[in-house]
Amino acid sequence: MNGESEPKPKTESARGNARVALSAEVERALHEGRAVVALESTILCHGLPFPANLETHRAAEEAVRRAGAVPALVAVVDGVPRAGFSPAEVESLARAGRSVRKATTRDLGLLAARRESGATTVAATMAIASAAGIRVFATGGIGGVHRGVSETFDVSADLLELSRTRVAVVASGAKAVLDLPKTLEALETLGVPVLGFGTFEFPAFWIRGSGLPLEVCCDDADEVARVVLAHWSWPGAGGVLVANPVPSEAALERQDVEEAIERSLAAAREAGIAGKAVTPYLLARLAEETGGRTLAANRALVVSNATVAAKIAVALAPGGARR
Ligand code: PSU
Ligand code: MN
Repeated sequence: MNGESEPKPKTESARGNARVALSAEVERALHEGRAVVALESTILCHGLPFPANLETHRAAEEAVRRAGAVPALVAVVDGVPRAGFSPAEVESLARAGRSVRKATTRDLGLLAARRESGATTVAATMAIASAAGIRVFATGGIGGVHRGVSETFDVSADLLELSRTRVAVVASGAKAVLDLPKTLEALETLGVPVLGFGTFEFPAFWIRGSGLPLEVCCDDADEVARVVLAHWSWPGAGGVLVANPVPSEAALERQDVEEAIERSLAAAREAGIAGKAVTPYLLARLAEETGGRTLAANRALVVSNATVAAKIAVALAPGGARR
């Protein structure tokens, strides 16, 4: 023994000792305590068709940079969980689309053991971001409690992950195809604070408001950062959901989509679509049903969420904005 002990595995943020491979830029930003924003890959590979997925992702990365943070796309490649991809790698993931399997938290070990690739959902992205020391994550909408849950038992693992993993997730609420009242109830049960970003109403993804009230409205990123830090001062506290409505210019009205949603849900049932295939199926079907208007709204809200997330990341970062 020379008195020097083995470096301890990082267990503060990681529940285990899984390692996340970081791009040089993300690694440097984290090392210097600068703002980093995680972005998920399920929306890239399953949520939007090519090339709208690639364009939307590029716009989100740009928005993150403009607001002073470093974007870190999260995905699993050949079994390795990674944060931060080159533009060429992003493009090849976007082109690969659905051939990359959709991966949630429970799949991470499996992918590693089998050296397979996965497009990470909100849940899996949170787990990887947290293990890497990334505290803020921007997405479109979280998964939640599905309509018809009493028959299907379909509740997204995103909710469970939000309950236990310390990442602030900026999203435009949850997709309107879900049962939003039950999703909000579940978030309360799971101890997840839901902070309206400039709103007292839970957003419904492509629609600005769901009609469901929120108790908390934060007016700016600094206020969100203060609440998030105070929440994390409690042992056992997990994630925080920051609910940012779709920008008005791109928003759809409830009556524009509700019928299309009902038709899509019926089509999914008839086609026997179940489990993890449900969300991608509904998103694709709705894009068709609305003549692409859901796609335009989806793009606008992802970019807006990226901007808000970057501002929160800057407010939380001890080293401030990116250089
Ligand atoms: N929001 C989008 N597009 C998406 C999703 C959310 O705008 O593709 C994805 C997210 O990755 C989310 C997942 O975690 O859908 C939820 O899937 P499920 O309902 O199977 O848990
Ligand atoms: Mn599900």
